[in-house]
Amino acid sequence: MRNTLLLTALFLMLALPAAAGELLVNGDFEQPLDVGWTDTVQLEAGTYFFERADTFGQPSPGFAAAVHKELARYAALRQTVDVADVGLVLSFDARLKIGGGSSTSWPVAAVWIRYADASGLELGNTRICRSSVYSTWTKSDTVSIIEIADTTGAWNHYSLDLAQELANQLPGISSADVKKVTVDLFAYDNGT
Ligand SMILES: [Ca+2]
Repeated sequence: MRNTLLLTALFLMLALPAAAGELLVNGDFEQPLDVGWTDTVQLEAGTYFFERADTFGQPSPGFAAAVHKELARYAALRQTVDVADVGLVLSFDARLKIGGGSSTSWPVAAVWIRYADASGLELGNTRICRSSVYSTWTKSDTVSIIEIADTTGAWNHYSLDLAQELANQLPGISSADVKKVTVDLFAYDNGT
């Protein structure tokens, strides 16, 4: 079994800390997935699906979204927002769940936060991950990998201060250049 399953809910208050400036459209998934979100699939093997349901077992009421990919390569549900600066906090509830892997077929369930300049050029990213032990993803000055503590696939709450993350973990990205942020629910498996 080499699958990847990612569920999220109450999702993504990409908000100014001091004000309730929610930037994401349909971040709570109470509307259909095509409101605000774009799905992208790179299909080399296996199956994938996107699903929206009430409630996937989340502790709070309402709809949530699921992204699933089995075998190579990925299924992603994405939304990009324009940002004035990186004084933003991303917070969300999620289950990051993976099946078994091997050195040639390893899954990662992840939420990627992609940072881009005004033209849309990606400058780097943060990956909040539940990774297979075989994963070869590595940190760099433009890639931050945050491995979550939970290995049971349970619902948990996550929060990321983007200014702090860029300053502390991503020295290869100039915060002032970041004018677009993409939130990417990224279900990945490298193997076929
Ligand atoms: Ca919801």
